[in-house]
Amino acid sequence: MAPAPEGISVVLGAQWGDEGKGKLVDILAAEADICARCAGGNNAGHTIVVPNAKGEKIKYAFNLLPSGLINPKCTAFIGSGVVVHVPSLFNELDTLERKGLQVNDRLKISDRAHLVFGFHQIVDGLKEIELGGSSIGTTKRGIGPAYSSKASRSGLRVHHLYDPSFPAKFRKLVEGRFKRYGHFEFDTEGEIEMYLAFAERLRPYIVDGITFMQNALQSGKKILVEGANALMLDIDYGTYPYVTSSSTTIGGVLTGLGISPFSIKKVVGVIKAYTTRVGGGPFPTEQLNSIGETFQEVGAEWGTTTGRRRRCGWLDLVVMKYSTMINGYTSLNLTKLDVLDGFEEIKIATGYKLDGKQIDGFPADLDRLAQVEVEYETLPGWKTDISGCTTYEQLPENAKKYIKFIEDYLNVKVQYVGVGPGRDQNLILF
Ligand code: 2SA
Ligand code: GDP
Ligand code: MG
Repeated sequence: MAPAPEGISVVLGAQWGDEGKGKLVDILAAEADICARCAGGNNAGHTIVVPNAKGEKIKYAFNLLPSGLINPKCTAFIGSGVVVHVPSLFNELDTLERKGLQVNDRLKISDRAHLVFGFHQIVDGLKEIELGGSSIGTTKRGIGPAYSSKASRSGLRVHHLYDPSFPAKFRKLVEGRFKRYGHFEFDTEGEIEMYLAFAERLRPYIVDGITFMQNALQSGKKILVEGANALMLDIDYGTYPYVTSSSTTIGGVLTGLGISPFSIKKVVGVIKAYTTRVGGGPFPTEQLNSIGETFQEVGAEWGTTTGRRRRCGWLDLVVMKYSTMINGYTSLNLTKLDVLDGFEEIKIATGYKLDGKQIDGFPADLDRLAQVEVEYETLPGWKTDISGCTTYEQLPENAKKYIKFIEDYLNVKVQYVGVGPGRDQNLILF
């Protein structure tokens, strides 16, 4: 088969999520025919700020739908690796349409995508209670339990909704959960009825995801993939077990969309100028002090989906090096650089020491990770408001030095710099 003429660009979260992937995806989607989600579900939260016809700033929050949808020529595709909670999908669609967005036939969903049900969400909460003090801090959207059903080969996929055996399979799945967690309140028959009613509304959107992507590639369509969550939340490479249950790396793009690795032309790693994390788990550069509070307040670090306060700390280049090794970024989007405007000095983590010795890579064992001594480099701040900068040249020298330090350490060029939440607050370096 001839190689794809346009190929695929991928946007991936390089840290613990909420780096600002949605904003970049929205910007790049202006040039894209298709914007695809490959993993995760409505645990993801992507906020986009776009001016309307009157120039007023309108905020959109995307959870399950790809953030490229604001661009009227872009078709959204929900790939096979995504887990879909159908009521939330339609709720999100209706909310967007109320804001004036016309989706119509610009949405396609793979028939292989797995379904998230109400009992998955209940079980998500029950598992968290069971874990007590070491709970993961999930979004309680049923993501882990839905991927568990998938991995244990009892999950139900989109195509199963049209299979006469759907009610029987569904009942069996619920029974299994009752056996494991005891009898919790759940209206099994009501949920079956609701899903069968939703099935009719869903039907026009469903496609064979592999043929859809292949046809798009062969006809030279520009495809943009929106990563959900981020590398450090990956089921294999994140800070396990404090992770989500999907493959959030470049590997998840291939399995989640059913595409050839050779169709990928560009992988942009989105990196926040500092670090945040929502939920439990280790975070070596976390600042439980006024520095962390400043990041939180100036950066408005609240969860897009759950409204939870995000934990904050300095930029960690050990994490970024690990992330770069796995995802192979061809360039970076450094976001929220404006949040550092007020700092006299800025610290960047450049190494970890264990028992006095510098270590390579990122520890797999969380007990070892908890013992690392973080080594920092201190750079001078710029004490200037950069939110109005429209070119790289306009940035203060110390901001340019901060960017250069990151590029030199990671040996990857920064292609985009975020200086505010707005679509226009994005510097393009090349
Ligand atoms: P889950 O619900 O099973 O995927 O949770 C497992 C871990 O993954 C984290 N996680 C996230 N981290 C950052 N942002 C996420 N999306 C929302 C946002 C989060 C929100 O954009 O702000 O609104 O709270 C996200 N989704 C999952 C989660 O915190 C657990 O650590
Ligand atoms: P995502 O999950 O990676 O898409 O990120 P979220 O949307 O959850 O969180 C990023 C937040 O930062 C959103 O509220 C964005 O509007 C905002 N944001 C994105 N880029 C910038 C930036 O460069 N500067 C500032 N100040 N805010 C930004
Ligand atoms: Mg987010």
